[in-house]
Amino acid sequence: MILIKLGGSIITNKNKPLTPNRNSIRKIATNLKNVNEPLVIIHGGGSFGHYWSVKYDMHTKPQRHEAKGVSYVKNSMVELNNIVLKSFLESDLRPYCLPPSDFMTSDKPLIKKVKEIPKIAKTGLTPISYGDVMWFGKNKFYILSGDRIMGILSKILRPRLAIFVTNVDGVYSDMKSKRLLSEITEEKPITSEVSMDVTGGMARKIKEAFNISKNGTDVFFVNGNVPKRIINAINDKSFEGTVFRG
Ligand code: IP8
Repeated sequence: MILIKLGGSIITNKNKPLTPNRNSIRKIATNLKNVNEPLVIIHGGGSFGHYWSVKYDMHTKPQRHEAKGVSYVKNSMVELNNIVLKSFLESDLRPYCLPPSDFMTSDKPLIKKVKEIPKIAKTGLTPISYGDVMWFGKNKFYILSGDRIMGILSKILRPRLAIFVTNVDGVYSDMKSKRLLSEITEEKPITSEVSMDVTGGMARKIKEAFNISKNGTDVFFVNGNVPKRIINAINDKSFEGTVFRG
């Protein structure tokens, strides 16, 4: 089974509130059609979920929040998820909507439910989950990042591969020289550059990627503007991007 995170940077236009990047979604979906292995997809919030989370000051820490803010974030993610689902269906895939509340309670995974996900994927359906605003309990809500979902699912399911798709080529040594790191073997602090991202942008992804690779799964960072690179990563062919070896 392969776990793929479609970052908000590739499926939406992060500079324009509530704007999907339909072309990218479609191109990625068409390419994924050629994969003959069960896939589980997670997508991020981009200019949908993050736009409202910033507006209503909502973060990954569980807190009491204005009900209106919770509604706006939640609705925007359902809307974005629907755009992704439709695009996958139109690309002749069999998407299966999987809100994170289906396999998480508060901030903990429901192990039994998580273990059913690959079984769904093996029927030919493609489960699609997403970062979301979650009920924590005690009148509190929190933002669950799609990157965190990647970490949670990987730990329980041990996929063959975990792939993070963004709109850049991989992990850069620094934002100035933009030298691409083809392989990362040790954890180092990365300063995040994205201001509108309430879940921590690239730094959060790298942290999750490390933890996933420590459990034995190879983790790839690839540019979704060239969807062939996702397929090459899956088929172990001339890979372009950054790898964290498991
Ligand atoms: O973009 C966050 O998911 P991410 C989702 O994967 C929301 O961090 C609701 C902001």
